[in-house]
Amino acid sequence: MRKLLSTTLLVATAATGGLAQAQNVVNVYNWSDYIAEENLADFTAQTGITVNYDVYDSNDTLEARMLAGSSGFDVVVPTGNYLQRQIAAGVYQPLNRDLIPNWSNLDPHLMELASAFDEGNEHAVVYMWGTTGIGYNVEAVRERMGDDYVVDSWALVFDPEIASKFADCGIAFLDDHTEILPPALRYLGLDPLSTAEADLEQAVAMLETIRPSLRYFHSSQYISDLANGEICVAVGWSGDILQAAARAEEVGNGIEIAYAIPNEGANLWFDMMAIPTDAPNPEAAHAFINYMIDAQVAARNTNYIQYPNAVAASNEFIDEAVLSDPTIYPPAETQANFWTLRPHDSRTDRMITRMWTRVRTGQ
Ligand code: SPD
Repeated sequence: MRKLLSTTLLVATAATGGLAQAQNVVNVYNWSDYIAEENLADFTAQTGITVNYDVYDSNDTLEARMLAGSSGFDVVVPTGNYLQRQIAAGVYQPLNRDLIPNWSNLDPHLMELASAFDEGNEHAVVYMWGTTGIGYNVEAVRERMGDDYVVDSWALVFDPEIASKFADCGIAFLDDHTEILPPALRYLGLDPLSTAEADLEQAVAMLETIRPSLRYFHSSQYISDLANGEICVAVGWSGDILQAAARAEEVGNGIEIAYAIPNEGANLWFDMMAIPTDAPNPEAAHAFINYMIDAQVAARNTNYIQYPNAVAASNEFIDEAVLSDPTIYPPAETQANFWTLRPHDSRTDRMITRMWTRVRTGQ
């Protein structure tokens, strides 16, 4: 039976207390719905290290805690563009590869791509990667758009006339401007990475026209809501939407959920494991990272959460249905339209934050 972690705190095994506890605990802060739970207990069984496991659903939440310092976390998982500016702020310590013998399992091509955020891969290891696209209830789309309609364009959510047809059954957007403004720009034929005020204003104006058709902005609730029919369309992360599909199938409620990567293109992102400079237990942190990039452990995670990992050696343990799914492992022609986010300077950040508040609140 699939069980995904969404609790705020999970203690994998009982700690022994006192100094031994301090030495034998690793404090992990990861995205919600992003690990095969059995791996935490197995890590403890193999190493004797207890895992305190806490979750978030937004890079901004993680970043606030990292920049404040003294978070108490040993391992965190920022997305590449956030990692890059956090490294510049001195938030992470260089990794000691001698403590990560499984480093040789990593896919050199993916690590090369990730070095765009972390020069020389000095501070971080790719945990998972994925895309941001559209999750939808197959029957709701058929009812409103007809049997022949194919969900292959951002028009489903950005064309006001089309989006309005789904207002009654519920559209959710990620609560993250870095995930919504770039595809809105691309849909308008503009550079998805543009920071030009005039371009962004066009995207905001378009989003304001579809705002009345949106049910909510949230970055994790859409998984269960898609699965149980509370909403019918979500702009969300690839594996999360596939988890929604799996949950609906498991409960047998007759809801079919599918994930589409729009033809105009999509955000390709990398979530990276890193160790805060002030981590209480860096040795246990290295042990945890090393464990996560073991071939069988990484495969268990991928099979469970439906995001691809960066461990080339894990492929032989990944379910064929997952490995051959083009929405999980997009083919080269789909990848050709992907973009990858970069950190903004603070002036641009402030401008975009103001614009995003207008989109979210409708004011
Ligand atoms: N439920 C896990 C979701 C992980 C998403 N991380 C990607 C963030 C890209 N901005």
